[in-house]
Amino acid sequence: MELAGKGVVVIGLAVTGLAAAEFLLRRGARVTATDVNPQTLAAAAAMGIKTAPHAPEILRGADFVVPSPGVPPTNPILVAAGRAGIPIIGELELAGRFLRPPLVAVTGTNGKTTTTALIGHILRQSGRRVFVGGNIGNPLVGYVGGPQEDDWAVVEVSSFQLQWSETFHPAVAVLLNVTPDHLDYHGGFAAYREVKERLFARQTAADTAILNGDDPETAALAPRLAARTLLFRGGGGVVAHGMHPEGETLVHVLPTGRKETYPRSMVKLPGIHNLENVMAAVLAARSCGCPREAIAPAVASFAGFPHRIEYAGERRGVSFYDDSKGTNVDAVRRALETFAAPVILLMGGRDKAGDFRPLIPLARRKVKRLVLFGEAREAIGAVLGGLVTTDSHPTLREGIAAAVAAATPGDVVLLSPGCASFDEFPDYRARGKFFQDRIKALAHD
Ligand code: UMA
Repeated sequence: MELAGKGVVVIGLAVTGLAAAEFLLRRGARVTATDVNPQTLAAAAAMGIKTAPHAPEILRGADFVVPSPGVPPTNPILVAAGRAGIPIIGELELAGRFLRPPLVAVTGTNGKTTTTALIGHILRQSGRRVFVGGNIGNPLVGYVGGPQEDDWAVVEVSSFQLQWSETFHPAVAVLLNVTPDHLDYHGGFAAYREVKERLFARQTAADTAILNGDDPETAALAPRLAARTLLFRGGGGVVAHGMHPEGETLVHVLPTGRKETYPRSMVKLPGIHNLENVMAAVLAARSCGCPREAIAPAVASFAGFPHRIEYAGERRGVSFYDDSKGTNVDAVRRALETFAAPVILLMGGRDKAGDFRPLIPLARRKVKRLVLFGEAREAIGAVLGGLVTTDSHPTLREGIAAAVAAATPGDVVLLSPGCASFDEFPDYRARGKFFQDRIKALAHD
């Protein structure tokens, strides 16, 4: 694709738009950029980017338009471009045309960040050079402007990015699940699902598609795809080609019917959804030629994201998880749903006027003991305190000591505060680090 001398309109000047503008300018395009936010627009102008008001008039002389992912299709400039027949080329599409390393792309409603990061981690641990980016935070268009010296590009892809993609062609494409999300942007579930399917549109029999066999919307795609298709199933069913658990083993069934196995204990991330993410990542890494022996150590050393239901170690048969990022009630709900084992739940901090009542049924089912700490301990205790054995402490340090003293082998101790950290810590990271340091110190007792 020749960019020199082309008139390009870039819409949105945050992370993606700035990276796209820089890439286009370096290749000699005539860029005019806009943003609905006047301050952002002024900041871009101060950086030397040619800007114009956020209105259809900006299209005069444009050869094509590059919208940022968050710009909805109903945006008046995009609508006008569509009417005038001016091509709309999303950042992913633009970058894909200049990408040199083979591509692994991961999408899905949930789990894509973890799975993308895990695939990158496995490949790196096996000695490959890898770029990990996309929706995870660093746009692909920023990468293709550089030397591109990696063996693989592993990219998290959102439905917003697929919206304006046509020739995007991953060698390995992963679809984790499709449940209703972003319906306002896409105009309904059917359109959202159709956009997700675009991930596979350019694949051929030489490529690999990895699908969730337990997710009906995803599994239904299998017969329609040109690529070699592998399924993963975490819910108890078996697959003819792909991966599923059998007792304490994860079984990879190869096309020949031969089986490779991995210890299920390599999966340190909690919950069935993470088991699915790991199976998808293992299938993707194997599809990239990663040796079998490299898989288990790499998966076992992947801790997930800091302070998001992060595995924080084990002591005398008790597992510890740091969900310090769980600063609201819904995050506590999701964290609790993750565990099958009895949970000793550490909750507290600075109350944000949270309504703790939605946690009542889950607390009854999952929580063995509730350990409250910090400013919010009384407010939480008033709602959840009578349901299970509860104790209350002024500080997190005392709460941790009480949780550890009460835990017996097989228990999970979970810090999922449901509150802000500011009564005791500068932020949630400092609180999570304090928790993890305490657990490490205990391990040496
Ligand atoms: N803007 C306009 N006109 C509009 C709408 C927005 O000018 O009609 C401007 C805003 O004023 C703002 C800019 O566009 O200045 C924002 O663009 P953006 O929302 O695309 O934000 P970026 O910072 O470029 O971030 C995007 C992704 N954001 C979205 O998809 C909403 C980031 O994903 C991604 O990490 C980043 O590109 C790099 O690839 C975030 C996200 O929430 C994490 N993604 C959704 C998700 O994961 O569910 C899809």
